[in-house]
Formats: sequence, structure tokens, C-alpha cells
Amino acid sequence: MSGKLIVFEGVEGCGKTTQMQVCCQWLKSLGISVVVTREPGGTELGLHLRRLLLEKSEDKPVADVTELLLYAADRAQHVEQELKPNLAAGKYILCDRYTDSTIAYQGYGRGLNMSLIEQLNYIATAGLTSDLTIWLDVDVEVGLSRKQGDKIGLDRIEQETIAFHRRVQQGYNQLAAAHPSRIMRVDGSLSKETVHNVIKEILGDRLPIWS
Ligand code: T5A
Repeated sequence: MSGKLIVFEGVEGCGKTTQMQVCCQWLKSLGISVVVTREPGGTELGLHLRRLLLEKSEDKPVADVTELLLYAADRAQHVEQELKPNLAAGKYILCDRYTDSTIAYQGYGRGLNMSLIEQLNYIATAGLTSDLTIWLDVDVEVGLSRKQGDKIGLDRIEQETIAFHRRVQQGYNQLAAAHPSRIMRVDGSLSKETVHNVIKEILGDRLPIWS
């Protein structure tokens, strides 16, 4: 595979979507062929799974293990249908969330067994890891207040308790400490323009090595 997989991660409202859009434009301006995708929902099947995962159901809560398996199913389809072919075609993929989200949300957030999650991540990805993960680090309260400001209503996971979101944040801290060369922390509380400039610097260091 000759392309690159660049993943954006972080808590709710950390600014991934915003940064991926400007990063995509910037990479294209350099003549790089870019694909933007996301999990869950990067395939047609995944869009159905995304709806099942994120819609709020008052009377029939989704069991934690069911949630884990649905994210894994979404990922398995995404890797086969989108990631592998685009990497093989030499594309740069900007992906909104990947395996670290499952470790942070289902592992740290839900408290599910970490070794089970790692096995499922491996099965779903066949070992495909990101070349670079940009972790946009913002306080949970800042991210959630941005989402509330969007006025489109919070989804099932965004409506979780502050304690849940703090555990997710803790998960990202631990992941970044464990994988310092793969996961780059960026202060997501800075202005959109400043965050973009920091990401450009990080990618600017990698591009000559990758090309
Ligand atoms: N999930 C996902 C799991 O539990 N396990 C998994 O394995 C996976 C893959 C996905 C949900 O699924 C969970 C995690 C999530 O809960 P989603 O809708 O894709 O759902 O939710 P998010 O990934 O959180 O994406 P969001 O769209 O909610 O947030 P973003 O993309 O991080 O933030 P963005 O760019 O949309 O910005 C939010 C608001 O903040 C403003 C923007 O203008 C926007 O209004 N903003 C800033 N404001 C000030 N300063 C900045 N620097 C700003 N950057 C953005």
C-alpha cells in the first residue's frame, strides 16, 4: 500500500470535522490526492449502522457489547471497501475516528475488556494502523458546549454523563502516552486557524518522509 492513513481523534466537539475540511483543501493545493471519510458511516452499510448507533432510543438502550460489535462491523466494512482500495491507489485518507475511538469510548468510557477490544480492532482492520493520528485535545466541557451551540441536538453518545466523557478523555491521554510517534497531540482549544497551522506543521514534517 502506498497511500497514507491520517486519522483525526478526540472527544465530542473537539473540531475534527472542521480541521479535516481545511486540511483536505490544503493537501489538495499541494497536488496530493485526498479522500475524506469517517467512522461510523464511511460506507453505505456503515450509514445504517451509524443511525442505529447514534439515534437515541429511550426505552430500549443499546447494550455495551452490542455497541462495541456494531462499531467493529462498521470498521470491518470500511477497511475493506474504502481504506484498503484507496491506500492501494496511493491516496491520502483523512479519516474522522478509527481504532483509538473504540479504545477510548468502549474501553475507557464503557469499561469493556481492553484485550477483547484490541482483538476486535485487529479483526476489523486486519492489522491496518494509521500512519499518523492527530489528537485534538480539548476539555470535555468546551467540546460539549460547542456541540450544544450547534443546536442540532446531541446524539446518543454525546448525551452520556460528563463522567463518561472524562473517562474517554483519559483514554486519549493514555493512548497518546503509549504511542508517541503515531499520535500527535494538538491543543484543540486554540482558534481554528491556529489549530490548522499546527496540523500543517506536523504534516509538513511528514510529507517529505512519505513521498
Ligand atoms: N464512537 C465512534 C465510539 O464510541 N466508538 C468508535 O469506535 C467510534 C468510531 C461519532 C460518535 O461515535 C462514537 C464517538 C462519537 O460519539 P460523530 O457525529 O461523528 O459521532 O461525532 P464526533 O466524532 O464527535 O464529531 P462531531 O461533529 O460531533 O465533532 P467534531 O467533528 O470534533 O467537531 P466539529 O469540527 O464538527 O466542531 C464542532 C463545533 O465546534 C466549532 C465548529 O465550528 C462547530 O460548531 N469549532 C470550534 N470552535 C472554536 N474553536 C475551534 N478551534 C473550533 N473548532 C471547531
